[in-house]
Amino acid sequence: MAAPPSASILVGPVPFKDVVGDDDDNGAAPPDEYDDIVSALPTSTTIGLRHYHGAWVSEWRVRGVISAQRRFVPRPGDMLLGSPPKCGTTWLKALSFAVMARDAYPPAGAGHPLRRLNPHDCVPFMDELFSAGQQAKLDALPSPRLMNTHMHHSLLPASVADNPACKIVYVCREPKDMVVSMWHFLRGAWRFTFAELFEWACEGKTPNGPVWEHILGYWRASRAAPERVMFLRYEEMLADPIGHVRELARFLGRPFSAADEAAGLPASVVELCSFEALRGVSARSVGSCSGSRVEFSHQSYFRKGAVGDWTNHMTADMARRFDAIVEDKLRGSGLAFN
Ligand code: PAP
Repeated sequence: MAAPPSASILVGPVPFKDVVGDDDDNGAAPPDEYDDIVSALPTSTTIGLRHYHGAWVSEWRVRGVISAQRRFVPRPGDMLLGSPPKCGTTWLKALSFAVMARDAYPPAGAGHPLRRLNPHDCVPFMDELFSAGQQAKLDALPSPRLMNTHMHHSLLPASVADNPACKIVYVCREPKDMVVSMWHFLRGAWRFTFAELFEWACEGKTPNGPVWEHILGYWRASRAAPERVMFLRYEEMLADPIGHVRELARFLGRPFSAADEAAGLPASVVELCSFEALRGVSARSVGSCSGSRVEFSHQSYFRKGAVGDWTNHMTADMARRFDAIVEDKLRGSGLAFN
């Protein structure tokens, strides 16, 4: 591993893993000063979720949420990518990184970091780093920093949520497809049936659930301040990836110029970040350098990348029941999935 570049001379974002290296912990320890708070929270499901201020968060991550709320130090220009788990995070990380870093790393270039690294190794996961006590790794990144979170909007550090100098791009997905994607991802590490996960989902008890509360939080924030919070939907991105990359670039403050358009840059970004291209990268498993206690294979982040896979897992009754719950929760918000 090359020596970490000096943050003072670099312009961000740069690949997170190139800055922090393979070192898993740098001697940092998970924060234990919140153990009393965490152990007093209601718990549920075999995947160890705790109910924290209206959100179901894994016990490990609750520590990170509290720690981030108390310790996150924002910088002007910070960009935060928000999402519920399994709703397009990996793709959004890749697209945002490719757009923001395109001067240093031309998207069509053979040496682009996304041709050798998983997007999670390019863009750090803020919640995980704080959970592991490794938030100092964020300080090593040059500005502007690009980071992601699965936190509910209501749980974000006030230094982010109320900070006009920090923008948020949010992506969500049709919730039935999220449940299916989650099932395939988590069953590699935990033992439970799809029927069990479905019941938990109906009660809102999935990681960072209830998913409808997650979505509503960012939806409302985006409606209140669209110049600060961009709200994206996975299905719409799949239907028009180039159009969305143009919008994303504008929002991130890096609009494509006429010359960029003439050079086909938006299409190059989409191609670089396509499901097939990212899946084909022979990257290592993801987990250690982002502080995660569970390692997931590179391939596990790229399963199908399609809309409507719920039809292969849910009966019509299950779908009707879940749709009715989501519809009820979103009623009056101006947002709908069906
Ligand atoms: P995470 O929360 O673990 O980071 P996340 O990336 O949000 O997961 O979601 C994974 C889903 O995005 C997977 O969906 P599936 O299980 O229904 O297949 C994954 O296949 C999909 N995905 C990953 N990369 C891309 C991409 N480049 N284009 C489209 N979909 C993608």
